[in-house]
Amino acid sequence: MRNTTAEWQKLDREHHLHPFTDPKALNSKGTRVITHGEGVYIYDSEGNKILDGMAGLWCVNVGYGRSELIEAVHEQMKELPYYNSFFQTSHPPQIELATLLAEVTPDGFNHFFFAGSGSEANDTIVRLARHYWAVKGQPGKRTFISRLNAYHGSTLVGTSLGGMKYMHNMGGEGGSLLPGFEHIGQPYWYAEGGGMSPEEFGLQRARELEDKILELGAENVAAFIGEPIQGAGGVIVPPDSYWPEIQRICRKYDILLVADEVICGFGRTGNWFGSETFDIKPDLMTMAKGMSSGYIPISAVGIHDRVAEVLIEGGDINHGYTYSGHPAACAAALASIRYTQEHDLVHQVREETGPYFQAALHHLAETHPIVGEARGRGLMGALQLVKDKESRTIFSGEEDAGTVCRDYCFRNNLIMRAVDQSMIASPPLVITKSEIDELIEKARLCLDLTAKDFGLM
Ligand code: PXG
Repeated sequence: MRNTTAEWQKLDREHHLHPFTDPKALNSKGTRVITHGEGVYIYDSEGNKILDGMAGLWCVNVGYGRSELIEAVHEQMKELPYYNSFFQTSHPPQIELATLLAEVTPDGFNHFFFAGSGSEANDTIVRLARHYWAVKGQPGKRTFISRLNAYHGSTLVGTSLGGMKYMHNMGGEGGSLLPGFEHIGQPYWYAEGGGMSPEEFGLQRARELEDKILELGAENVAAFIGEPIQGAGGVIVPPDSYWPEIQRICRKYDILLVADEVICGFGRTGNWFGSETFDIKPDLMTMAKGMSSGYIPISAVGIHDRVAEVLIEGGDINHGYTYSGHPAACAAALASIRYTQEHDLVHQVREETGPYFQAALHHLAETHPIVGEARGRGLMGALQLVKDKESRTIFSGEEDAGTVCRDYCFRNNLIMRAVDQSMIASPPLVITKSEIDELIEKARLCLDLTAKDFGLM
């Protein structure tokens, strides 16, 4: 028997603590209960059909209800629902998945370590990178440098790598920030670039890395980590000058370069990996989310040959998870990647739907009074909400046009996220042009309603 919405909400209130949520505020209004999904749409317990402009949480790349993934997981469950890879054993799905990842990742990535989430993968990267330097006789190289407003997960290491101050301060000032993690400014030109050109600003922010390395001493720095495009931070697309300069600095000071591809990976930016879109040559890559289209949790660390050679010669790797390379999760990832290949989704995003989506976002920026900028690549995009386009004046946190607009989207059966004063979209990679039209039409309506609330229309 299905519960009514009110019954679900009551049970949810009584027994479930939600991630990244103020429990009291949520309980006072009740949660929306999502019951099923098909293609790019999800449905709630009231029967509303909702366009999922966020692909779940940036992950349902192949869309909902794909029988190819469901069958693959079902078959694997019957065959072998679980086995570990700790004690000189392996199993076909994880061997096949590692082999397929070597095929779709950039040249030089031939080894993969499996974990259960993006956070776990980033914990793994910190441990492997420190081990790498210890094996090379430089155990002092332990510190990770990241960016403010980066997101790298929610474990203690993920939180510390990330640059979200409110996460660092959970449990009191700095209460969730581990030692050995440093942050530099982010390449968010629209909000922080002042009078500089985007290119000048990109170089300036990249050079903060050099300053930080010199301050800490290169002999103490293990790695720099960054998302090719910051996702949870607001789809921050760095100026073209940024990544080449970051890469030059990492090489100059012998610092590992880590690309967190949890959101950008598996086609989101129009290439298999965001690193390819920005011509970054990382030493390590974090992969999760779109890897299995979120059907079953799984993540991986991609290890470039130049790092793998050292790790393979370096003795015991004292690290791993019960669910590293879980067979059913590997089956979901294999099926998701094969679906992406067979339906040519990456090419479609690069050549067709991505440019179409970006053009529609830019048209909104040109024509809508409260959209100051559109940014993005492929099928990830953001609309910057502003009070005044001429002076690049963003709404204040108190005015919070982002939340106002997000709530209008919610009421109009469109899922878009508000990150501060930007509206974010990252739809499934299977979205069609007519579904993009629907997304944009709904977004425009919600922007109009928001603008009217602020007397700007
Ligand atoms: N790296 C990046 C770049 C991410 O976006 C993680 C690591 C952590 O992955 P797990 O699987 O441990 O969650 C992420 C996750 C948001 C939001 O509000 C984004 C994420 C997670 C939760 C919320 O946009 N990204």
